[in-house]
Amino acid sequence: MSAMSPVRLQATEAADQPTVTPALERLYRGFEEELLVPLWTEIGDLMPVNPRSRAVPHRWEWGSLLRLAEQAGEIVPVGRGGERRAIALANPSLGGRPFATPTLWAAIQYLMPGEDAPEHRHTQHAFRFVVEGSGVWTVVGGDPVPMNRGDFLPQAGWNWHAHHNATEQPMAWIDGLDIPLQYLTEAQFFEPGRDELSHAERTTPERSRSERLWGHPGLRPLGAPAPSPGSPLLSYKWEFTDRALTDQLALEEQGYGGTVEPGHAAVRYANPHDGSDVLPTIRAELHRVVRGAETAPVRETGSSVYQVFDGSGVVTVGDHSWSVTRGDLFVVPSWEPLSVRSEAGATDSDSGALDLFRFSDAPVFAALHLHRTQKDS
Ligand code: GTQ
Ligand code: FE2
Repeated sequence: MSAMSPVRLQATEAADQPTVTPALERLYRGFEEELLVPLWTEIGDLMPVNPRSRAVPHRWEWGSLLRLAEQAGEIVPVGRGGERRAIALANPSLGGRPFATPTLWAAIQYLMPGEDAPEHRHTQHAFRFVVEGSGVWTVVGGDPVPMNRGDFLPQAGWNWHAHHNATEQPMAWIDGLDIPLQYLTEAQFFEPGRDELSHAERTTPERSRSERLWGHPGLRPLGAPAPSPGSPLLSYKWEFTDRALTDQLALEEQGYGGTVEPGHAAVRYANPHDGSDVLPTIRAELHRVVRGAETAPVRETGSSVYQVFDGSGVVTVGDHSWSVTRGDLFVVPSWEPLSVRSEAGATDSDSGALDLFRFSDAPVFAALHLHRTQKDS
């Protein structure tokens, strides 16, 4: 019975559609009854000439996120079941789902003084990035890893992890995961861990075991076991990222090149074992645009989420444009052109550059041979 069929076919008068006749209407009712859909009514949507994202460009202001996270800290306990006090960015055109883009989850997570987020593991690949504050140790596979401003902490799927605020201050940070992508795969697993961490796991070392083993530039430890999927280095400290960008810009200044474009330095967080992306499904980068510089518009397949780490400026994504400052987050949907201009904000007094943390789903697109970039200038 066609009245019960979820298939709905509308005969339309259009140059590329068959002439609407009673015979065509009967054919379409026949398709509906048999749950059939012809290509000719769908091709523009299914096989577009250029990528078209369901997501839209959007910006979230850090001040608003932080204020709400602080309120959640006062009234929402953290523990088993909910597992994390994490509040996700919901792209306005993705149906109210907690998806920043069709593939990426981005959330602010908040831990009160002395609180523990319980141990668990899941197939989703994850990372933390710290835009301000300190005091939380994330314990990955029994290794307590400190989290400080500017640190990037990847954590590949199926590793046990818990978070522990060892200080008297609350702390906020951002999480990025491939939750929307894995939702589509229907291949996720999740397992709760122990209710309490051991005494050794509640210590607060300055450097994790993973950093001591893997955190030396260009030096691979010979005795270390083959790393799990994703990077064996559990923290990329700001000190090294900052120095890499500073050196890159100084080399450019001296005429040696090395930057992406004039006034725009960038680095990718890489697996120290083989130079690949830090996570199977997520790429992460830090971009520095010097005061007064503007980047050329670039389109890229796949989607990205950015967080302003430092400085201020104006970001243009397709036909959206926003002023941004420290902590603000914005999304760049697939194939939308992005350009950024670094300029002093009203509240900035420093003469620094605009530093942008970026994460994307690029490794997935690269693996599928779908990764393309295009300069629009
Ligand atoms: O910290 O383990 O934002 O499992 C979402 C899912 C954070 C986490 C999130 C998670 C976590
Ligand atoms: Fe988790």
